[in-house]
Order: sequence, then structure tokens, then C-alpha cells
Amino acid sequence: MKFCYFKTCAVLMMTSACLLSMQSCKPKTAQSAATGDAAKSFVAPGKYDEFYNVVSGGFNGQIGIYGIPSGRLFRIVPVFSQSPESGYGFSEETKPMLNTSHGFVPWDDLHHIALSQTKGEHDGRWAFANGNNTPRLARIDLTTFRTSEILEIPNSAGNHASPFITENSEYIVAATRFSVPLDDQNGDVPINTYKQHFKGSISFVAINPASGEMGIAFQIRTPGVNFDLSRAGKGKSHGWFFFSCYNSEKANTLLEVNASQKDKDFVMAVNWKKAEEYVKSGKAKKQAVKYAHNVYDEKTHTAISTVKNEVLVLDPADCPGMLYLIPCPKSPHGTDVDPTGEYIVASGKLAASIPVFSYTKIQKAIADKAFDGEYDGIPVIKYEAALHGEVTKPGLGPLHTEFDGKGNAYTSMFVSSEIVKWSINDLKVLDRVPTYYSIGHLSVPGGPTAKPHGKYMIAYNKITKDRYLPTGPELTQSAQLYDISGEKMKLLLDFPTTGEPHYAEALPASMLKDKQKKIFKIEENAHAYVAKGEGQAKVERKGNQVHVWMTAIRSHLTPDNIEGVKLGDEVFFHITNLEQDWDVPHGFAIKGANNAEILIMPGETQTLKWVADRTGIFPFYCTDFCSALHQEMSGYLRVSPVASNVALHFSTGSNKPAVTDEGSTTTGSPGAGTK
Ligand code: RUQ
Ligand code: CUA
Repeated sequence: MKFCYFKTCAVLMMTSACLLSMQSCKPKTAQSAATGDAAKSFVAPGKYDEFYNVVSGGFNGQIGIYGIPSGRLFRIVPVFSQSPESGYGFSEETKPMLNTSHGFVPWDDLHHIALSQTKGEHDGRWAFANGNNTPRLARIDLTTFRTSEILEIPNSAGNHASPFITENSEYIVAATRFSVPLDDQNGDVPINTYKQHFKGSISFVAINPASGEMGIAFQIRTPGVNFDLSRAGKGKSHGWFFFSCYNSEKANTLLEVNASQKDKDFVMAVNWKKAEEYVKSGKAKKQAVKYAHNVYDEKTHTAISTVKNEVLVLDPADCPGMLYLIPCPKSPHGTDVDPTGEYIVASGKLAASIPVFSYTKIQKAIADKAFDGEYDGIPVIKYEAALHGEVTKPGLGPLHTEFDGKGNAYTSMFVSSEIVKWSINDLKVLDRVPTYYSIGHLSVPGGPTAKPHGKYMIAYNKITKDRYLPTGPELTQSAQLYDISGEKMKLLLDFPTTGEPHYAEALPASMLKDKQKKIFKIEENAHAYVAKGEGQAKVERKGNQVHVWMTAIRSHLTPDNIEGVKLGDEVFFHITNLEQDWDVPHGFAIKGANNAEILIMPGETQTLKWVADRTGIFPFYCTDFCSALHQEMSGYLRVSPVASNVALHFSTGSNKPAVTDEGSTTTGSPGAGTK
């Protein structure tokens, strides 16, 4: 379990008390889903769900795709972690996806999902996600549910306020959780010189509207605070971003105490249209950095990793009117913008109320210069001047807010384990339901867009104690589904999730269901080692490397007998799946492979590297049960001593005559040969 961070002792004690004895935190109105309501989440066998739910896997670095309302898990999409299911990060073609300026990083921590938007609404093209630990952003193609691109973020550490998307997918942002010395500075400084040397940064990553490709347009250098979360403005507030930040004390040790000295931290309002103008007028300075940009090409079926070495950086000192700070009580965590773009909800984890800011008032305050001084040269807007109002006594530990498009907001309460529904207009609490337990994020389908799809709400909880059959020291992670179509919220379903769910976004099944890619066309396969038919299967030696152009089709591999590999050879199995039918992958594994196996989709080529570490016979086989004769889909590779004179030979379907003299081999069937 991971928790969000609390800073006053009072709440810390309260929280740990709750953690030690969940009973005391269990809402008094504890209920289980009533039978009548449970039927609403029942999707009959053979029927489809109404929504695709794209859910972060947290520390597993993956994304889970679930159906709503059933809660059924359809797919795990590997993003920042190697996948023992698909071979992502294991095959030679996908390894470059996990390349960074620190080298190959096989596992990261993924928190937030952003679905692409057009005119403020979901457009069903891409999902974006953040890699927290080694700062990166990923783009997932929603026609293949595969990771297409990963972009590393320089000048960052703990990429938490990320990714958040603008209403036409112009940008996604990535703000650093940890301020650190900049990448081009000598970072070898005493940690307690934080106030002098540590800086924050916000990256604006532009999205190519046609291809979706990401590129860092510019970064904004900020004071050395910790950024937590963000949302883009929309509608009237389009052109702005709102970031929550804490540790305005700039503490570098024992943050739970030292970063809670001040009564208020900030929401940072960024006028990114203005920032664009400053970039255009040449105000941005070039900074030398190093970051990886990895792109997967669907035609070559191969990822290429490029290391880039420059970013454009804006310094707020040169850019008046670009940044403003709004005081916000007690360690703001979520900041969320309502569907109209007028209201900005900032949830102070330790605050007794939820402040709701008004975009119109913020603009007026800026025009009137209703400032309360400056923080590191950035104007601080007067709290009251920006405030629409406060939701009073909402519950304990407000974290995140989503909207239903009907004027209602739903806020998760970590400490009091509940969701509170309130009215944006008059800020009155309308309803509350318990969650089991310690809810983090919540999500309404389309909740962060201008047009929420509504109907359901899903809670993502940090604790599941006593909700499921126990499984050793670690209990399952879980989500809960609520019906929000009526006045009162109703619990419908508990469903376990893979990894720790943080944020999620759901969109109607109709947006994706009929545009799924079924196969990769074999005639379009431009892989460097493709074999487009069994006649192109071959084996070639290049020094101590042996390349095998292998094909897979129900139910044999070609070639399936390979001899003449020598001890110490590096063998590259380039396997092309010749199938052109939906959902007929073939797998490949060979005894002793250090990276175990790969899975190849119809029309695709993927490569498994294997080193001959001893002499002998090594069986290989298809690992995906593909037909009645799947168990027959196999073959043998022979490894001989370095000094042996066994010639390189391959065949399928023909037995070579057994040879007593190791030198005299003959060719086998058509398509077989001696090299
Ligand atoms: S955070 S539980 Cu990593 Cu999105 Cu709020
Ligand atoms: Cu191919 Cu089993």
C-alpha cells in the first residue's frame, strides 16, 4: 500500500490509529451492496460492458483495462514495466521502449491516466500515463491497447503532477514532485542548501494532432516547491493550467512536520497561452539536458530510442503574467476543474473545508492586482479575491473531485473513507457514502471532461482489509462501483484490481469497440528480419551471431530443426506470425532463454535473443495454445562445440540422413539449406 502524504501530527496520529484498527475508521453506516442494486452491475454472459475503464496499476507500471459496470479485467497493458505476458521489454524490438538516460529501466510506478480529448470531450484516440520514479510519459494507442511511445522528462524527479491534458490535446503536462538542482547544474551540493539550489519545473509536452507523437515544447522553471497534481482549464479557462503545490516552506528533511509550518500552500495558475507567446518571442533559453524518446513503429514492429539533448526553458522572472499563486489551505492534493471551466476545486488533505476558486474571480483579481505580496517573485492572489466559496465540513482528508455534468461534484475523503457529493452552485453537501477503505482517487466516466458520461462512479481504495479472502501478507487491491444516476449514491460492486489503482478514466464502449486493430497486414510488415512466407525462412551466420528467420502458422514453426550452432553463439530468433486471423498469436520459447519467451501477434515479427551456453539439444515451442495441434508446434536446436565442423543447417518436415561423420550433412526439404 502506498499512501498520500500527511503533514500534521494530529492527522498523522488519526491516520495511523485508523490504519492500526480499521474498525475505528469504518463508517457507522457500513453496508453491503443490496441485491437489487447489485443486478445493475451484472453483465450477462455474452453481453458487453457499457464502458472501457483505463486504470493505472500503480507500482506495477502497467495499465489494466476493465469493463464497467461488471468490473471484469480484459487486458493488462505493459507501459513502464517488462511484461511476462506479451514479451514487452523482453523482445529485442520492445527493449528500446524502456530505455532512458539512466539506461534500461525495467519497472516504474504509474499513477495517472489522461485520455485524449477534442473540444473538451473524449475522442477515443490515445491514453497517456506517467512514469513517476524515472520521469517519463507514455502514449497508449487505443486501437491496439499497446504502448506506442515513451518520452523521458529532464529536470524532473518524481513525475507526479502528470499527465494532465488540455481540451484539444494540445499539451499534456508533467510537473516535478521533487524539486532538485537542474540537470545542467552541479548537483553535488549539500542537501541543506535546498533553498539555494533546488528548483521545480513544469514541462509542456506537445501532442502531434495527427500522429499523437509527443515532444517537449518548453519547460517553466519554478520555485523549489513540490508539485502534486494538476488540471487544465477548459471552456472559458482554456489556456490555463492549475497545479497544486506543497512544501512552500522548502523543507529538505522530515517533511511531514517541516512542510506543514505554513497555514497555506498554493495552487499555481499557469497561463500557458502567455507562455507560448513568450516562447515565440524568443524568451525561452536553451538548456543542455539528456533524455530518451522512444517510439514504436507499427510497420517495422520495432522501437527506436533516440537520446535528445536540449530543452527550451522559460524563467518566470522574464515572463510577467505567466504564473500566479493562489493560497490554498493545508497541503492541497487534487486540483480539479468543473465541466464548465469556471470552478477550480482544491482539496487540502489536512484542511477542514474544500475551497472552490472561481476562474472569473481569479481573472478579476489579476486585473485589479488584488495581490498579497509575492512568493519568489510570483504574485500571490488574495485568497478571498479568488474564492467562489468553501464546502464546509465535507469530511476528513479530501483528495480528489470529479463531476457528473449535472452540477454535482464528488470528492474522495481519504481519512473518513467516504465519498461526498456536493452542489457546485451553493456548495451544500448533498449525500455521502462509505468506501472500503481509505479511498484515494475516484472517477466518473468522462468526469474530467466538459461532457461527463456520468451514470457510474468508481472508488479506488488504498485498503481492502476484511473485504476479500485474504492472500498472505498482501491483500488484493480494489475498486468499488457506485450508481450515481439518482439523487443518492448507491454501492453496486467491489472488484479487485491488478496493482495499486491510482487514477482511471472510463469512456463508452461504443467509442472503441469497432475500431480495434485485428491483425497486422503481413504485406505491410517492414521488419528488417521478416519472413513473409515459409519460403523466406532461413538461418544465417554473421560471426558468432546466428540469425533465424522463422515463421509460425498453425501448427508448425519453420525451420523446426536447426543444427550447426556453436557454443557461445548468440542466436536471434526473428519470428514472423504468418496468421491473418484475429486473435491468433503464437508464442516462442527455447530452453534456457534468459528472457524466457515472446508472444507474436498475427502479421508481426518479434525477436528473442538466446545464447548457446552449453552443447546439446534444445527444444523450442509455441507457448500459446493456438490449435488442436499446438503441442506439436515445436522444434529442436542443436549446439555443438566451438571446434566442431557441423555445418549450419535448417529444415522443416524432412529428416536429414543420420550422419556418423559430423562433416557430411545434406540439405533437407525445399526451403531448407546449408549455409
Ligand atoms: S495521487 S490518492 Cu498519486 Cu494521484 Cu492522489
Ligand atoms: Cu502456435 Cu501454439
